[in-house]
Amino acid sequence: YDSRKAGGITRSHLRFGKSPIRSTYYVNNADFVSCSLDTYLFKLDMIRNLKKGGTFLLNTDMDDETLIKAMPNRVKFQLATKNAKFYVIDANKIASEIGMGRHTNTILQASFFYLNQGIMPYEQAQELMKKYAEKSYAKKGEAVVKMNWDAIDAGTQGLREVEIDPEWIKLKPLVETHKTGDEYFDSYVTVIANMDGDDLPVSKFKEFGLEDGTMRNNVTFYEKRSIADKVPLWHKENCIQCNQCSFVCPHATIRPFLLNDEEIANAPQIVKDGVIKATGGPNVEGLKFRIQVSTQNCVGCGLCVVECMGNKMGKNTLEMVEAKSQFDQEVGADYLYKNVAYKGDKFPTTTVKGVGFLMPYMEVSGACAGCGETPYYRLVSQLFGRDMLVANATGCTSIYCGSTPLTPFVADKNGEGIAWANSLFEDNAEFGFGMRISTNQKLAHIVEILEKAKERELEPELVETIDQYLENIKNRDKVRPIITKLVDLIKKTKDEEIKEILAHKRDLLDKSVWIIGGDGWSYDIGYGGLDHVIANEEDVNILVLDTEVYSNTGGQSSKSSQTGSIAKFTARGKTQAKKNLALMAMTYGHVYVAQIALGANPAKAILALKEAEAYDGPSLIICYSPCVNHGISGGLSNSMKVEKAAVECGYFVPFRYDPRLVAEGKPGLTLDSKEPDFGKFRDFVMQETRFSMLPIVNPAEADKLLTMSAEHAKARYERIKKFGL
Ligand SMILES: Cc1ncc(C[n+]2csc(CCOP(=O)(O)OP(=O)(O)O)c2C)c(N)n1
Ligand code: SF4
Ligand code: SF4
Ligand code: SF4
Repeated sequence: YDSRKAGGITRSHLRFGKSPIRSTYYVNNADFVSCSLDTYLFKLDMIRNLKKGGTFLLNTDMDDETLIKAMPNRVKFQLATKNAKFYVIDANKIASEIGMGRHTNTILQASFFYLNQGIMPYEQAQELMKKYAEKSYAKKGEAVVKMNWDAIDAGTQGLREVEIDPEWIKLKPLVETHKTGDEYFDSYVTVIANMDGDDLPVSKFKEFGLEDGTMRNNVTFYEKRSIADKVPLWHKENCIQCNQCSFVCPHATIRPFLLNDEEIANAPQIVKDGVIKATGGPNVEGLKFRIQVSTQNCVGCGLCVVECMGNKMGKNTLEMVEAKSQFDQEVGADYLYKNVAYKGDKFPTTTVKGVGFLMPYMEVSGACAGCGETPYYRLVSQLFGRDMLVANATGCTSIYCGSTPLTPFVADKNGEGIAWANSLFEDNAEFGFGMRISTNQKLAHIVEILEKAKERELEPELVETIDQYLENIKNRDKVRPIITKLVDLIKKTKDEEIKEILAHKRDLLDKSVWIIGGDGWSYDIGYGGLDHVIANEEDVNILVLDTEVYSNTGGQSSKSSQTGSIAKFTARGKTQAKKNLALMAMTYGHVYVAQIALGANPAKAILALKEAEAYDGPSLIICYSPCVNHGISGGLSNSMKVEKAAVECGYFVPFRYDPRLVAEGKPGLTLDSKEPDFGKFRDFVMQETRFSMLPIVNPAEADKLLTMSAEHAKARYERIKKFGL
């Protein structure tokens, strides 16, 4: 399988034998190959390993004529030379008719057994599959069992054999792959993305200088996987230019732009045709506004449409439409995302509107559609990405941020961007701490060279610039232009010794050090290290993306999971309270601590991130992150609504605790929500299957556990208030 959680590819190799099979190896002479998505046929070499006389099954909505016309010559050639049998089924249509949504696996499993009766007679397979479905779904009720039985029956009824033309043997088996012109992308990234990585010679790593495990950035945007069924369409006349859509997008595939006349003149027609006058005061006078969707990278989660302010005001502003009808919009994204200046200086970047115009240094990650973690990661990248050094724990973050060859990070025109590395699950805080210490060490060495140089005779302008640099060394915004001048003067000076600084050019600017991971890392396995780091006073920013389970490994319970929630290892509902990590960190007194929820109070979330970053000491920001493992009613397109509701009922309480305020004799705590209404707690949790399953699996204790859950949440909140106010 590849690493993507949205639209990822899984390739399974299955062998059957009369006696147990004890060795593991890939099947390269298969009797049967099945493909569940017809678009794979165009980029993957699907039937390379099908044996002569084998059978190929394709799930497609195309009729025979359209399919044969569209099929690459490579596939036709292989089918004919292998003398194969070729079957198709429209499992998606069948699944939606039966009421199974997009779940096609049961249908395709039945087709598999029907077409492979060498394994066992179909009647026997059918009986076993039905028995298994009954066992698996009995708890969910008769209707669900019946639905699965229908799916099993449909797996044979919908099958159709496609005739293979023997003339296809004469076709050239070449496949036209889309070339970007970038050698790294075309001969390395694409090969791995097409599941042919095993064919790459080791010399390829050497050719691109990857022997040390590094990856290049600026990759994922060019993948254009086109995996969404539906994507947003912008109705410009109804837009209020609030930028909320881009603020919530987990994949940075919808962005607002401000364009001047020259940028419009150079734009593709599709952009020229879709701009409106920018509103918001004199700063944007004469500029035009446009919302641009990267339609071939959007994963179709629908979050932007659910959260669109225009839509909420009753005007049809963003609408999900058939993706294929919008793919021509991608030229607009190519132009705007990559060629037009991000005008982040027109509005305060403390607002959703202002943040929208900042370049995301993270884009098109492989996270699940609608993931609750990635909007925080993307937001941090917009605010600080230019100077960020990230230590990333293992978890979903490490998978969607750094699975060879794909990293969602982007360098800007000056080559600046996020430098990122993943060490281990259990040592990530220490790893980031090391990044901080080494950055300090480098700066100290630079200061030493400059102080010594001042003792010699230097040009007065250089001395003055060195002083300015030393005075502002920890203020990145102020020191940035000073560094440019300093480097210039050092290049020109007669003093040869000071030229050593030129070897440390990229270290002249202090870094924004971030330590990032999930709750499994921060509350549990990496907690010892996290505690050690916050006990020290170094300037690091710790971002906890709290999904309240180990998400990446399928939802195991962590110390962050709340009482009554069902997860792996707490299958009858968790009995203990959620750990109060925020309060534990607050008790040190010198740690900046915040809890944020983007869907509840975006402006306060931005403020917390800015305060944390500016604080010269350890900061801990806990971000409430809805996840696919929660079983949210209506799916993750509701994740922002869930964050809001979680805050209203006290399930999660946003606040900021700032030791700088305490030093001024003020209370350190600022609450960023109204007094929670704990009376709504039970209704809130029952919207998620991780809680709503509790009365079914543990009827005797469900009520008690759910009551305790609300009590624990209240106690957590009261203790934070008592300590901080
Ligand atoms: C020491 C160790 N134990 C277990 C694992 C396997 N593992 C990888 S990711 C993961 C879950 C991470 O959960 P969390 O920190 O909550 O992050 P999320 O996936 O939710 O973002 C686990 C258990 C590991 N990599 N290292
Ligand atoms: S549908 Fe989802 S991925 Fe696509 S632009 Fe909207 S929020 Fe982003
Ligand atoms: S959220 Fe809706 S109204 Fe606001 S900028 Fe986006 S499209 Fe326009
Ligand atoms: S945190 Fe949850 S929603 Fe996000 S990528 Fe991981 S499993 Fe998917």
